[in-house]
Amino acid sequence: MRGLFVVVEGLDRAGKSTQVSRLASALDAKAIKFPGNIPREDRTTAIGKMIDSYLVQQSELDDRAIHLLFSANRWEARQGIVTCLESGKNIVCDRYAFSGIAYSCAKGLSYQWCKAPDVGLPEPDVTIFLDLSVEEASRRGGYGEERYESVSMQSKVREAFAQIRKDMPQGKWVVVDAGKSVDEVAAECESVVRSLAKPSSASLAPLF
Ligand code: T5A
Ligand code: NA
Repeated sequence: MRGLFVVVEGLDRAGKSTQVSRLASALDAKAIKFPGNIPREDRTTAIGKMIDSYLVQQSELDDRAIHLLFSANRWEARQGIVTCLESGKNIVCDRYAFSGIAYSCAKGLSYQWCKAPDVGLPEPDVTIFLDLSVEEASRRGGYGEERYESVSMQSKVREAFAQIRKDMPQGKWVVVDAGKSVDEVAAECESVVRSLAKPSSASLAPLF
């Protein structure tokens, strides 16, 4: 039987990294993140370097070009994800295609255009959306120098995530209140995953 593929999404500072690490321990899962393979991690790819440089505002890119790089960063990880899941190992993933869509839509690109490059990636068994108000998120640890870390941008991102939620099949998108304590949120995330049916087939469904 293949492993479970669980994605954790949310605004900047919603607590994704904290919860991915907790959930990965609880499920004996491999923790991964997007954007991945960036210079701050042990393995670096050319695409990861370009994304990092853009996020820390050392380079400028056309909105569509950076959108496609984020997607390409997922495609370059696809085989690794599939191999891991097919070996029976669970994966908990910090951000995925939904962040790609939400952040680019928030900049004004069309929903359909933003969705297209990620069509066909492995579909998560469930996406847990850590829901936190923009105001609460901005109080956590303080926004730094990274692109997108502003209240006006995060408000648009939150609206875009709400649109994605409406577009998701029943049961594939679960909203968890991220304003509670770390332990409470962790317990709720774990219960979401424990209540999932075991994956019925070895093959993964394509996203969208
Ligand atoms: N992006 C990403 C795109 O535009 N397109 C894409 O396709 C993708 C994949 C990088 C940026 O890239 C964009 C989105 C992002 O702007 P990132 O590297 O994941 O994304 O960076 P962030 O989301 O900014 O990661 P953060 O580390 O800021 O947020 P997390 O992971 O949500 O939050 P976390 O766990 O680090 O916690 C933040 C702070 O809150 C505290 C923590 O201790 C920490 O200080 N905290 C809590 N405090 C109170 N109660 C709780 N329950 C708490 N949980 C955590
Ligand atoms: Na994070």
